[in-house]
Amino acid sequence: MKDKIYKIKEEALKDMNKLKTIDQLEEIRVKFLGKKGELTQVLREMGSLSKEERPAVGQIANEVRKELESELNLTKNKLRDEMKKRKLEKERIDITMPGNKILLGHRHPLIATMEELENVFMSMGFSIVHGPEVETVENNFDALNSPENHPSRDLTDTFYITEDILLRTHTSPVQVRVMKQKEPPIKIVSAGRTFRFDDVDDTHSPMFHQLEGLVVDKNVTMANLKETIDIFIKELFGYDMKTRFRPHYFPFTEPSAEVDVSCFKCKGEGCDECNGTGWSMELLGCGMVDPKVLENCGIDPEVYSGFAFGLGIDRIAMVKYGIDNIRLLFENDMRFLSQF
Ligand code: 2NL
Repeated sequence: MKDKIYKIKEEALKDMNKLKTIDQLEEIRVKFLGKKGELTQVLREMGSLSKEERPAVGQIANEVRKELESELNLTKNKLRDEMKKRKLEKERIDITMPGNKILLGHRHPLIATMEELENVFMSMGFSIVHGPEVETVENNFDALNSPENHPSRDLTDTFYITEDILLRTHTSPVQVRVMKQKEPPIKIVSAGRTFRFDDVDDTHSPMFHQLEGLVVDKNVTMANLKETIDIFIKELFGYDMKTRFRPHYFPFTEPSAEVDVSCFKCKGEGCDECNGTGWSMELLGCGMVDPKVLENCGIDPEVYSGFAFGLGIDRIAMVKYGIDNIRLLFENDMRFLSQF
C-alpha cells in the first residue's frame, strides 16, 4: 500500500511538470486529491489493513496529500505569474509610435465672424434675435416704408415664393416682428442669411449675410447712434480705428448715413489699398428710424424714437481674413476652409 501511495505521488508530480494551464492543474487536483481521486481511493482501502499497519500508512498518505497540495499551489502561482507576464508582453504599448491624429473641425470663417460681431453687441447690452428666412412682403417691404416702385421690390431682384411671400432681402423684417410684438425699450441685433436675385461675381452672391441692430426707447438720438457705431467698430477692429458718417438715403431711416472706417491696411495714412484716402468705404449703413416705420409697427413716434444700422457680414469676413472672392465663402472647398 505504501508503494501504491508513493507511486501516486510520483505520477502526480510528473503530470504537474507537464501541465501548461491552470485548468489542467485543476484536473490534476481532481484526479489525485478529489473525492473520487486516486489518493482518496487508497485511503478508503485502509480498512483492509491490520491495526498495526494503519497509523504508519495513514501518516504517509497525509504527508503525501500535504506535499501534493503545496506542490499544486506552488505550480498554480508559477503558472499565474507566467500567464500575467505573457499577457503584459502581448499588451505592451510602444509609446514612441506616432499617434492617430484626430482631425478637429472648426467654425466656418463666416460663422466665426458672425459670432464675433454678435459677441461685441452682446457685451454692449444688445439681445440676439432670430427670424425666418421666408418672410411676408408686409414685414420685408411694406412696414419698412419701401415704396411700391422701389427697385429692390422688383420681381427680377427678389425671390418671390408667392405674391405676398418672399425670401427676405435683408434682416430688417426680424426687427419689424420684434417692434410689432414688444413695447420699447428695444435693443436687439439680428444676423442671418439674406437673398437677392444677383448674378454671382467676385463680390456678389444671391445668398449673403447681414447683421442689423435696432434701438428704440424714449429720447434716443443721433448722438447715441454715432457713439454705438463708434464703440462697435473700435471693439471689433481696434481702438485706433476712426469712423466717418456720410449722408445717405435709406427708405426706412431719416436722416440716414453711410459709415466709413479707417483703412485696415494703413490705419488712415493713405495707401494703395484705400486709393490714398485713408478710408475703407461703405462698411455699414445706419440712420434714425423713420417715424412712419415706428407707426407701421405699432410704436408711437411722438413718445419713442430709435436708430438702426445694418452691415454685410460677408464683406467684414472678407476684410478680416483677406479673402478677395465671395464665392470662396460658399463653395466649401476644404483646401480653402482648412486654412482658417
Ligand atoms: C446696410 C444698411 C440699414 C437699417 C438697415 C432698419 C431696420 C428697421 C428700421 C429701420 Cl426695422 N432701419 N435697418 C437701417 C439703416 C441701414 O442697413 O447697408 N446694410 C447692409
